[in-house]
Amino acid sequence: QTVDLSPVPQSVEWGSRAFSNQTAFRIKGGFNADYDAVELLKRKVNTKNGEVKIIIGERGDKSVKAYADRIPDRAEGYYLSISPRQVIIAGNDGRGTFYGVQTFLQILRQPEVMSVVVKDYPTMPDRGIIEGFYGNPFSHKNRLDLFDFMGANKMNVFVYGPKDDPYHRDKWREPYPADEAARMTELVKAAHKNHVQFVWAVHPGVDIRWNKADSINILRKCESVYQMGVRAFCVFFDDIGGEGTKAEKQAALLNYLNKEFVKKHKDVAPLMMCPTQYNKGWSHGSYLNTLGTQMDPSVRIMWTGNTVVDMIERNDMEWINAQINRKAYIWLNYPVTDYCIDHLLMGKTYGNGLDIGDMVSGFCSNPMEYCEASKVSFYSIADYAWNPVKYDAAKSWEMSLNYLMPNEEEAFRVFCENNVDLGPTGHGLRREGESPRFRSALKASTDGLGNKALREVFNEMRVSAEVLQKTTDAPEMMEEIAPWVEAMRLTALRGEAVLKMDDALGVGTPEVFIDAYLAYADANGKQRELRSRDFPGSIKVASPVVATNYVEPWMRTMVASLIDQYKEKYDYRLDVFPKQLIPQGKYFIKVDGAYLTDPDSKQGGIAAELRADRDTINPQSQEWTFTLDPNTNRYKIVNNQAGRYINELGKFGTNPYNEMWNTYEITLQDGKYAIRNGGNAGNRFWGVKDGKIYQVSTPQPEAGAF
Ligand code: LTM
Repeated sequence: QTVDLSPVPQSVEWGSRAFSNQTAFRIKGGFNADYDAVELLKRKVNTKNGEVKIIIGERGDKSVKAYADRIPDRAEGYYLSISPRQVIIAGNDGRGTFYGVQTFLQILRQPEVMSVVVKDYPTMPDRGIIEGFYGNPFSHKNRLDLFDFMGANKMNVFVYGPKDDPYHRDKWREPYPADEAARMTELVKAAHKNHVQFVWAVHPGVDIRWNKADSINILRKCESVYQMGVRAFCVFFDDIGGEGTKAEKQAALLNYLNKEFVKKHKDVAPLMMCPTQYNKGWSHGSYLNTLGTQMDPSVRIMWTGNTVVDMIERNDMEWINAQINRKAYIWLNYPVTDYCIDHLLMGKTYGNGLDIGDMVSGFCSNPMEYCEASKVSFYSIADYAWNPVKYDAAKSWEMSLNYLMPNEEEAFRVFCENNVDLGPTGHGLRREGESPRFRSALKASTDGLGNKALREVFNEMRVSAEVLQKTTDAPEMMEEIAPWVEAMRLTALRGEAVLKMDDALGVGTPEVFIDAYLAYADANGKQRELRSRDFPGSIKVASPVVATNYVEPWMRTMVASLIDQYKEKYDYRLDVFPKQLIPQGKYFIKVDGAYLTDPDSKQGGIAAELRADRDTINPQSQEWTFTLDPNTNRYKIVNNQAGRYINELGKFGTNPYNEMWNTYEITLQDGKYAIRNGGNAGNRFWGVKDGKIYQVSTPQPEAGAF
């Protein structure tokens, strides 16, 4: 079978069947060809005395001399030919040969291998990943796996600049401790084995002093990292203020490093730098121009676009390239989520110009701190940067799903479809296309076709989540996305419950409605408790959300409207909720004095705590009895001191105990019941919102009512 290759090659011509993928090969030219390419080949295919010859080598090697005119004369280019008797892998350079092997391996994934001629080379010279976000840096294992992924997808640069590595930023003057240096050395080797240039970045701008001592400090630090095998360096000046932001000083430092470090070593790549004004929205005065004119032309300047988080288009490139007298090196702030940490960005990677290939010196993606989950985007960015003209965002996204979760592709697709948009943020980026199945089902429902399609959508979401929760496919990915998968399951449960509430209003009983509402409230409560893993670094907490663009707003509006309809229809109450929370019995109420106001309803009261025993610190706490009336399933709350009824919880409508002088909200907080005093005599109404009971009408809360 022919194969959809990724990145899409510049030219592919398929022929008829060549051989089966179980064929054994023998290698010719292996001694001179790129070492890593040959090693990869030997690791992945049977090369012991097979009948099909693999001729491998680079331009200039004897083995591929006869094919020299077929090799694209482009950096990292290769010629690959598969025919029944032989395979030719001829690189324009070592990396080209390595990429030729990678393409061959992709083709070998099909049982029947077709004859083919591929002539290929990248459009963008640097294509890769910049670990430049705030939050948990990638783990060592993440990075090792990532380099294999990058090699397989023809990405050639990894910029190491995690904001939460102290030796990159806060302690930039200090050398790495020995154990970290050993890990770094291992990383660099793994990167280079995959033809990935490992660029180490230093972030000195927060406290740099523009003097000889700090120039030497940077040089020494680079020198120590050079000893770990690093051969490419970058200096970040992003997200700083004060002294460090001066363009002429930054340019002078880069020139100094260029002269005293890069030029002296001979084997170090041209420097890179991230400016302080790294996007058009923040640029003013002569800053960029100063960098462009005063900094050595070999230094590559990073750029995030028109704003911090932006997709890049041709006229954006025209503008910035003219400012800096060179081709900007794109730092794409996608799929990074350090500024919208509750979201995962698993949707299509679209919006970058397909016509900017010749205008950039590099294109790197700044990811989420979830390395495996970020591979949905990495896969497409690799494809895009290799051959932007042929890039098809939808197709590339589809292929990434199969690549990353081959055994549970459909469940993973449902998951990714519901984790697309990031909601409103200060940076303004939005992503289209979230929850497509929900949207068409909703349309069917509003077109009068009932809730069947919506029910199917929520069922599919729930089943997909459960499938992913059980799968053994991609365990590292699953570990990262698990809280979001659970959020999707709970969202689906809520959706199913909302549809049941809707049905119950039509043909059901109040009890069916209340049961459905309780199921909704239960899932809602659990969802609100969800947290991602702990963050030791600058970002502390993530509360996973999914499907926020269409499903969530629909759900909220539906629940509010259904409760209103319910009240109207039955003049009844939604009061089974306390039954779930509070076992009947005697309680003491301790007032802790904190005054609370619900931000939505603007209602407030005194925070209080229900206790099973009298509070010795606050002996005034009063004893109350909660009694469940078995006939009505409703609570009576009696203040034993005052000796009279206080209220029934959850009442919608006229309270039978009209002499009540207070109303209360009871919620579960940190494992304790909290009771909030609505505090105004004569209030008799309760409402339920987001799983909490609120009084519906209280003009002014009254402090200190206990
Ligand atoms: O974008 C740049 C150049 N710097 C920082 C990044 O470290 C951060 O990850 C992104 C997204 O929040 N924004 C920045 O300003």
